[in-house]
Amino acid sequence: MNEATLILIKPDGLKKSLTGNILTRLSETKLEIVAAKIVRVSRSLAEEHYKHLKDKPFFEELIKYIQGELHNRRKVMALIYWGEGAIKKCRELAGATNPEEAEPTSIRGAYGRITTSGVYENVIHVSSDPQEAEREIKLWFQPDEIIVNLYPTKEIVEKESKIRVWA
Ligand code: IDP
Ligand code: MG
Repeated sequence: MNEATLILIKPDGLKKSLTGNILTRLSETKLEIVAAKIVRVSRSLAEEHYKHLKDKPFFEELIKYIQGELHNRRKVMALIYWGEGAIKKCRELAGATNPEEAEPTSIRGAYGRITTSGVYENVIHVSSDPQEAEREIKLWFQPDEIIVNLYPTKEIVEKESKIRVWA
């Protein structure tokens, strides 16, 4: 069954110029990229994304990390990979959460590290299961930014909403 997963190349991945390497590794999965963009992560997006960890002692550092404050790179690359077994395939390539325990040949094993303040800097995020993938994809992307229909949508007319267009 086709499924979707959110992938984030985290600020350390961008700072270390790993985008190409990571995308090359992920292309081994033969999955399709159905959305991609660079995002400046707001505090509220970061907190919502990692809400399952909000009681952890490393939460505050984690929020700073994903917002790019630890790397002076205030952006992440967000992508959606889609296809058969997408989550399992991408999580296998990513490797374990703790980069010291990750397979040395996995993305996190090869490029991750643990900082002196204790955050696992593991260069990539992959959704953990289909429910999390749906929650995260809806958080990071609007329906029209994705080239396939992943989840049900509805049309609404927004009155008086201000949008920016090219001058
Ligand atoms: P995952 O990214 O492998 O799904 P989660 O448990 O969802 O792992 O944790 C989200 C992120 O929080 C991890 O990728 C890592 O950056 C950080 N993290 C998780 N557990 C720890 C920990 O025990 N110490 C430090 N950082 C952690
Ligand atoms: Mg997770």
